[in-house]
Amino acid sequence: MAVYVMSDIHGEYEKFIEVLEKITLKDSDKLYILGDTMDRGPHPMKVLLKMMQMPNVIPIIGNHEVMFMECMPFLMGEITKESLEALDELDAEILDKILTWQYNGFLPTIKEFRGLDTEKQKDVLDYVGEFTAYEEVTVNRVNYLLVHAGLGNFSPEKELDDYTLDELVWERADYEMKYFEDTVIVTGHTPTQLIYDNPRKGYIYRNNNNIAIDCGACFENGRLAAICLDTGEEFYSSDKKL
Ligand SMILES: [Mn+2]
Repeated sequence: MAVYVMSDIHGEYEKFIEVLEKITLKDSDKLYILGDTMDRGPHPMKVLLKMMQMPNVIPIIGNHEVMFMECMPFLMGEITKESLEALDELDAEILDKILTWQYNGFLPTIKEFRGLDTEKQKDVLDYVGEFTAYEEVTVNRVNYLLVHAGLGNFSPEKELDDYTLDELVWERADYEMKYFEDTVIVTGHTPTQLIYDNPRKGYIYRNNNNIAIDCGACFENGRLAAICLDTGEEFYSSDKKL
């Protein structure tokens, strides 16, 4: 049994298939996907529908899935008394959320979601609603924490369950920091192109018991990555061309 991890597919269905072909999952293998499956890239629903057919995929939630779950039921709803009340609230929190989601590339997700029949839409909402906040695995006696962004407002004494979802999916990991002596944290969310002292920008970055695996699949000259925790082997799609 081997354990693989991927993150930030961002609707890049073809890159996803390319990497899946490279890692050739066996039935006994596991593939953890650390969120941000959707938005920005062209085929978010194709990515999700493929994941839904793969029993060995274990999905973890990212900030884009959080935005999707907060906004989509509202956007697809009819105008009801309740939705009008939501719009009428003084702070109009739902509008802020929709604007934030728009700023973060929601259009391909909404377009493709709209093309699904009602039953598939419900299946997708149910599936994404079950993504976990984080996962812990031990491979070759090394402990790994798998989480989308990192541990915001970190404190060594803080229990993992005491982190808020925002702290896990939005706040960027500090790759200069060794969070734990005995646990390696695997994160997405921050493209490794943006890690200041990364000598291999756009490829998997390892430092201080951190592994950063978002290689910017939806950005020009970025790529989708996977890592095998058993061997440390890295797998990459072809580069993204705009
Ligand atoms: Mn993210």
